[in-house]
Amino acid sequence: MFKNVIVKTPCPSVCDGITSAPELGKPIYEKALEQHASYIEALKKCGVEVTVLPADNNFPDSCFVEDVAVLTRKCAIVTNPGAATRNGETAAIVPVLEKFFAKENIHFIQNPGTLEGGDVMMVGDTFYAGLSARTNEEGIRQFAAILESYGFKCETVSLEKVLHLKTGVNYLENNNMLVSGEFVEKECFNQYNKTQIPENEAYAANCIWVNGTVIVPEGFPAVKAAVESLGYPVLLVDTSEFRKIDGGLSCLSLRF
Ligand code: CIR
Repeated sequence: MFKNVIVKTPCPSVCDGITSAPELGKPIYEKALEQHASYIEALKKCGVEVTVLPADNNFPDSCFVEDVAVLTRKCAIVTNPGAATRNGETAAIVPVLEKFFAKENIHFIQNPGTLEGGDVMMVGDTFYAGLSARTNEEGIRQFAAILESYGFKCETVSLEKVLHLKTGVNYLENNNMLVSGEFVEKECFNQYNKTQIPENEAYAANCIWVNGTVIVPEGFPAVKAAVESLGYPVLLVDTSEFRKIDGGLSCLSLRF
């Protein structure tokens, strides 16, 4: 169960966030703010306390707060984002984490290691870490060492096609996992009850489980039906403005 969620308000420069899909156009700031507010409402319905951090216009992608830290039930790991324009985002999260974690349980990924939280998927006490364009081997080595010191396990998953690990694979608890694209055939996920997401709805593989409910992006009927057929109540949130800059539901929060 999660007690807390941290989110960060989108800033006006969100329109200039990094994107792999410029053909979708730039996010409309007012709409992004409205969608973010709906996201917070959905989280609150799942019974978590939401901490809302102020917008920081120096960092266009800073609303994607998931990438700057990995939070576990025993420790917090501040990442070292591999994207140059995002690397400075971590400074603002440290004082917030100090409210929830003792100082000795807050750790840092350091250069030359890079890691972004979107590349980390928690499954019980195992953390899958995606080796990606943003997260490198040294970052995962440091990450694994920290996790192991708390009795957790870390497994590396390499990815080639998508931005982050959780862009294409997400764990919904109860052994259920949503998989799309390059993750469908990965052997390391064979032990889970995998639901394959159709290619035309691949964006919605990024759903989040929050205390028994699954939040699903709006506009992806096959994914909604698949998640419902697994027995979860579903809440829909429109994330169209964040999608324009490669952002999904999980990236917008830290859940712990
Ligand atoms: C980026 O490229 O870093 C942002 N535009 C999107 C980050 C998405 N974060 C995530 O999947 N965890």
